[in-house]
Amino acid sequence: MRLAEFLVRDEPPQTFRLLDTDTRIVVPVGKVVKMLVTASDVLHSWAIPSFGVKIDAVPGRLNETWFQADEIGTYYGQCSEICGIRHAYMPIVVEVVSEEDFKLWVEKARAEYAEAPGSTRLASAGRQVH
Ligand SMILES: [Cu+2]
Repeated sequence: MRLAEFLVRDEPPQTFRLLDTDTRIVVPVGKVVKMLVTASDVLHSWAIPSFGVKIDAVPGRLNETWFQADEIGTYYGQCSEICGIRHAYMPIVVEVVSEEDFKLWVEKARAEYAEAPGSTRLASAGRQVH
């Protein structure tokens, strides 16, 4: 089980090259979504141009931002900070769904991610965060 988004390497024909991920962020339409952003290795930047959102992901820090998507759909972004040799392969996908579909997704995600580890290791802090 993976919680993070990763680039889809063997892309089906209907996907955009280098823009699809194996796990998508799912949010409800018309709601304010608060984001807490960090990094575990180097500086990155989380950006979805359609939302007008771009925020640095900094190891050892939490940055905060928000967005509100007013139309159902699929939105694409990429890391927007030149972060290293794999920079070109860091897509971001956000699915904006109806309130009803979001509730269904939450139920499914609870079951799928219930076995997730209870802690995350932050590289710069060198300690466990619960
Ligand atoms: Cu990056």
